[in-house]
Amino acid sequence: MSERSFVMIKPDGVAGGLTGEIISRIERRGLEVVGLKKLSVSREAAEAHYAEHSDKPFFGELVDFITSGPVVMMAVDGRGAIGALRTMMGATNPLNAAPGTVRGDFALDVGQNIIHGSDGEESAARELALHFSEL
Ligand code: D4T
Repeated sequence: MSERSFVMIKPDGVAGGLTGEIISRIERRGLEVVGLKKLSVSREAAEAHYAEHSDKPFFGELVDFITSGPVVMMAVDGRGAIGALRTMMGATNPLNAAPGTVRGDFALDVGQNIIHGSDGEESAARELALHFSEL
């Protein structure tokens, strides 16, 4: 079934010059980028994005990090897109991410793990409404 997911290349991924590599991987997998923009995330949007983590000890660092530089946001369509993208990203902690995944190839630190992708249909709908209201 065709799905739409929300993907964000985080400030470390953008600063590390990985934008093209990541878009290329998404396209070569057969998924379609239907929305794309580069911007700095406002503190307000960052806090809303990570609302489920607001009581976690790492929440402050998370918001500081995601607002620390430009990100690239994408809306991505395709068959099973949400799960396919999560698999391509690899485990949240890059130390556990398999080689061949974005995190397994390019990251070592859970606090700077290059990329975000929606973890289910509900979060995809929420994140797309939050960041891609124009779609
Ligand atoms: P995101 O949301 O960035 O795609 O990450 P995940 O969906 O893979 O993982 P998550 O929601 O559990 O974590 C959100 C975000 O918090 C950072 N984090 C996580 C952290 O800095 N320290 C931690 O201990 C954990 C668990 C990494 C991703």
